Amino acid sequence: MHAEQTHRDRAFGFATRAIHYGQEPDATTGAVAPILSLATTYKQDGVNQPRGGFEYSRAQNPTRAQLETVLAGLENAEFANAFASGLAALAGLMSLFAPGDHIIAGDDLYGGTARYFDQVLSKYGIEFSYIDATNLDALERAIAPNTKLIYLESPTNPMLRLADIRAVSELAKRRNVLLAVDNTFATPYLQRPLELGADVVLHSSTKYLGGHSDIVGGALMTNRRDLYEKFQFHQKAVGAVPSPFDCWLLMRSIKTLALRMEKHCENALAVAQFLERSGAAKKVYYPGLPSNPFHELAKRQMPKGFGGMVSVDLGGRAEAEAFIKELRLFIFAESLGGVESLACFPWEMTHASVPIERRLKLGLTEGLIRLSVGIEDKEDLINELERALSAAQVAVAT
Ligand code: P1T
Repeated sequence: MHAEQTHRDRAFGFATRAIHYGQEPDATTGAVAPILSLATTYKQDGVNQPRGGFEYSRAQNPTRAQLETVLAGLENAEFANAFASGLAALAGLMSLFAPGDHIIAGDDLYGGTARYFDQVLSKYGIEFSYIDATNLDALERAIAPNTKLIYLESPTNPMLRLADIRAVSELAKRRNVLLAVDNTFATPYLQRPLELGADVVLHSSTKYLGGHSDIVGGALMTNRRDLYEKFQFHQKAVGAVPSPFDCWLLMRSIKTLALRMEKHCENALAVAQFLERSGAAKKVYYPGLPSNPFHELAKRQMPKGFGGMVSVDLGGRAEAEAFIKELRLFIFAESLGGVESLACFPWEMTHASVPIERRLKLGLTEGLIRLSVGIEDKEDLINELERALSAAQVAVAT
């Protein structure tokens, strides 16, 4: 319902959409903040006469409908569906497919996504091929008669590789395959895959959209009504929907997304430049560095900034562990995209379930640390990283 109204105000800029879409002052009270609608069920005026389309909160909820309007607005999409987590959104997307279908997945994905594909969906007869999504020829070669979807992240988690979304979408259209892009790392502030030809965008709103490490959520956005209706059916039939309070909190967070992303990008660039300059890291992965192989594509595809994630290979596990021990401001934890900086050790944490050969092929080693650079004062972050790098060097020298 509300999500369908979004196209009417396309003239507004991103920050305006993030603050106003779906959030007109309440019709009866004038309340400026959205009303938190906790009711699980709604009085119907007669048989087949629900008011405003609301029957039961798993299927539709007014606060969730408001959130879905703003979520659609962020990606300039016609439709959005909110879910209880990023993986629940992925399950909604995967509900489109049946046994015997083949899916091409990028070879560098959040470990939980790969785990869902390998350990859950494979049991139901859906086949997966993991292909380097930065290589168009390899993608095309992997398309089989039963291929239904190309699924990729850009930038990827954790190697921060970029696929050329427009080129992949042209390939997908030519070969009659859907393209879905997990846009969690970039956020719609920096990159809007639907505008580049993707059919569906997925978000873990647990990350930058939530922005404060206090909401688990997910979303699917699309311009295709047929897909939206299937996702809506999945919300109702399977039920992995967010609570009204989580929807409310997420709307509140999204209002500052543009501001936060500016600062995440500024700080991450400074951190990446510092790490590279220090000469103490074996490798620094950040698409904003001119030395990065995806830098030219990043400038085109993410013109407003290169995101808040930086990965760094310190050479080995001993260095990584010594580095982690020295961290205070960078909290050693999974997840990303919050205002506070986090450091993660993908080998043992987010990507432990990915087969070792697949990890090593990507450069996902035991020396790799993934930094989610927050919005603190960048000098403090860099001072801390300088200390941690020295500790890493001492660890291997002794
Ligand atoms: O955690 P959840 O909200 O279910 O979202 C899953 C997910 C999907 N896509 C990407 C790119 C992700 O990074 C994630 C979750 N990632 C982490 C928890 C992490 O630390 O990488």
